[in-house]
Amino acid sequence: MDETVVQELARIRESITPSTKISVLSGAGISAASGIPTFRGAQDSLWSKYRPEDLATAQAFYSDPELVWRWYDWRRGLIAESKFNAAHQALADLEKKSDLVIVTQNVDGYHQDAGSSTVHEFHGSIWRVRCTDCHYERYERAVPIPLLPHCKKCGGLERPAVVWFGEGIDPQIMQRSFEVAGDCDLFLVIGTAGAVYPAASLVDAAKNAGAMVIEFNLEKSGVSHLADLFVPGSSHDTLPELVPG
Ligand code: BV8
Ligand code: ZN
Repeated sequence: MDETVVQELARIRESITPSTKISVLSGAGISAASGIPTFRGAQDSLWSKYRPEDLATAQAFYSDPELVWRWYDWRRGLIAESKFNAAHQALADLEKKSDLVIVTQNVDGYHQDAGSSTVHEFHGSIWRVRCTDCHYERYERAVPIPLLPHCKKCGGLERPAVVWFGEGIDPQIMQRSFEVAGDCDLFLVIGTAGAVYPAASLVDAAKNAGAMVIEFNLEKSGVSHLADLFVPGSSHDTLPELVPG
């Protein structure tokens, strides 16, 4: 890592106190080091003939629920076989040294597994299912999941409790996420291409509210123009550098 970046990270690390407000936006890149394919990186899988944007839609589900459930079951298997990495751990440690809140686009639950207590799942969770008729939502960790699960209350078909393209974000999570983005000292953007909205506009909200924006990514992204500091590299290597000793 470039010496000036190392020094700047050290300066920021030393400035962090228990009252430092840190808000985080994380994306698929933070779980890449755990072996979970990113949305862009899904090329090297049996699902590579599908664009995630095509499978993660209500249209795809209602036209072929079995196909979409097979895809989610595959992803649940990958996530269950692996675990959170040093980047998730670093945020859990940083939470103990500051006033930190995470907004994640990821549905894998790794932030909570690492011990982070305040995590807003902006796009839902792959570990919850919701009835398409009565909307009853429940936790379901079974891997593999019985194909086409049905609601215990009304017998309706259940779907993954994630936010699909074309679907709105949970209003409470949306409001809380823009509140914490709009009221922080440091805004950490970790492993996201910044191409999916409204999640990506959280970075604009933080910047406009005067936060220092620090981006951790292997490469520049769609939100790098908003970053005050760009930290190149894999976030499981770089993020621990921000945690006070
Ligand atoms: C909505 C859950 C309306 C499901 C997901 C404005 C402009 C343009 C388009 C739109 C717009 N507003 C809305 C849209 C449409 C759409 C959208 O944004 N389309 C994009 C594709 C252009 N948005 C929507 O449809 C949203 N809904 O607008 O509804 C509405 C409003 C009210 C009422 C009704 C309807 C909903 C979007 C949510 C979709 N659901 N996930 C599931 O997971 O199956 S999105 C999903 O894809 C993820 O959650 C995530 O958000 C996104 C993937 O992006 P990233 O996480 O950034 O990952 P990616 O693979 O792209 O990039 C990885 C990055 O990591 C790279 O930068 C890479 O360099 C880096 N990296 C890799 N390895 C590492 C690393 N970095 C560090 N270390 C490493 N080791
Ligand atoms: Zn039901």
